[in-house]
Amino acid sequence: MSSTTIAAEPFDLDLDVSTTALIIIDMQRDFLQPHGFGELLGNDVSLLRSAIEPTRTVLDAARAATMLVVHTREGHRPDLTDCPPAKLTRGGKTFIGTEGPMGRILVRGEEGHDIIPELYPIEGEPVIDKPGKGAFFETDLHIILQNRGIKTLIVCGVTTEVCVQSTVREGNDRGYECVVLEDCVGSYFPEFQAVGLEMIKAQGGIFGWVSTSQHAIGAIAS
Ligand code: C5J
Repeated sequence: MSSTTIAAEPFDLDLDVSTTALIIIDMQRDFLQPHGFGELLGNDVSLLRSAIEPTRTVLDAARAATMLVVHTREGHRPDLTDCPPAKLTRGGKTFIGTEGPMGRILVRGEEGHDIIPELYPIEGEPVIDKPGKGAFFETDLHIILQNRGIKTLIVCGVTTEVCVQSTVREGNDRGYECVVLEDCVGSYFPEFQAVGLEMIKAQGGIFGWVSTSQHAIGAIAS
C-alpha cells in the first residue's frame, strides 16, 4: 500500500499508487507530428504537442514508481473490416484507410498509426489497439486493469474532447476514479479543450477529476 493524495478539482483525491494506472491515449504520429495527417487537415499540431513534455515527465515518474502504464492507439485492420461503415464514410475523402503522409490513415502497422518516439512504450507496458474513440470499447483494457486491481486512472493524451473524454466516461461507468491532467491532454480546438475539461469536473466531478502533471508527479513520488 502506498496511499497518497493528488491535488485536483473539484476536490483532492486519495489514491493508492499500487492501484493506480497511467493511461496515455492515442499519442500517435498522425495526430501529433508536423507533416502528419492532423496537420494535413489544416490543424495546428502545436496545440497537441504542448502535452508531450508534461506527459513525458509523468510517464517517467510512473515508470520509476513501477505503476502500470497503458498506451492506446486508435486504428483499424488493414482490410477495414472492423471499421463501421458510418465511421468510414465520415471525414471526407482523406480519412480512414486512405494514403496519408505516413501511410494509410488510422491503419494498424502504418508509420502514422504508431506512437510518437518521445512517449514510446517500453517492454511490459500494454498497448491497446482500439477501433473506437473510447479505450474500453471492444478492447481488453478492463480485464487488464481488473487483473492488476486498478481503481484509479491518471489520464493523458489526445484529443481532450474526443478519445480522452470518451475513455473517461467509459472508465467512470465501470467504477474507475479518473483523473485527467490538464497540461497532458490536447485538442486542435482551444475552446473544446477548456469546455472538455470543465465537463469532467462539473457537478462535483460528474465524470472524474482534473489535475496537473506537477500534482500527479508529487502524488506518485510521495
Ligand atoms: C482521438 C480523434 N484520438 N480525434 N481521435 O481523439 O479522432
